[in-house]
Amino acid sequence: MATTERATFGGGCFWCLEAVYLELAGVLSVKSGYAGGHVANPTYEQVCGKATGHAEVVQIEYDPALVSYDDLLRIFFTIHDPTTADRQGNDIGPQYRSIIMPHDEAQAAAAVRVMAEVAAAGIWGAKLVTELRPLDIFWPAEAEHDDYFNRTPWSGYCRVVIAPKVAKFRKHYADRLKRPAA
Ligand code: MHO
Repeated sequence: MATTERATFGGGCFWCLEAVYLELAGVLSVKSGYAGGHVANPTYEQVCGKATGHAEVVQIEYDPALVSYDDLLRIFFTIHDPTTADRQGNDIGPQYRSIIMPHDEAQAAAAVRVMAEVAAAGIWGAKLVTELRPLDIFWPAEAEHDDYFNRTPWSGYCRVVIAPKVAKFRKHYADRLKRPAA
């Protein structure tokens, strides 16, 4: 039986991260959800209300033989802006904060290492504000958020916000896609 692992990240609206990681070879599933808050079983509406403390996150199930946790992190730092506190573009609020939620010590150490690598490369030209905090409870989001980009590619948010992130990912990681880029 194949051994899979999980990674949990928040980098703004979870629809964006889901859309990107679903295309990455080695990823078995991506589930949007909420973590890092203090209310049990939060709803999307509650989290949007900004009072539950949760971040919108994705939980990625991956095969470590095909993609490393370090690479998941490098992709994370390519597709969201880790320098804007509680904000990702026009999405503003604590639920949109940049956050890495390690599942164990090895992931925590990798997060420190890759953050240092990204900071040293000066990719974003400003200080990284990404929060590093052990995963507490992952609350899966409502099913209506599943596969959002692929189901509603024509919506304004998908075309304006998500599509450019997916395009950037495909360009930088063309050799890592489940299907080779056309
Ligand atoms: N501002 C966007 C964010 C969606 S995301 C799942 C919207 O309300 O459609 O938070």
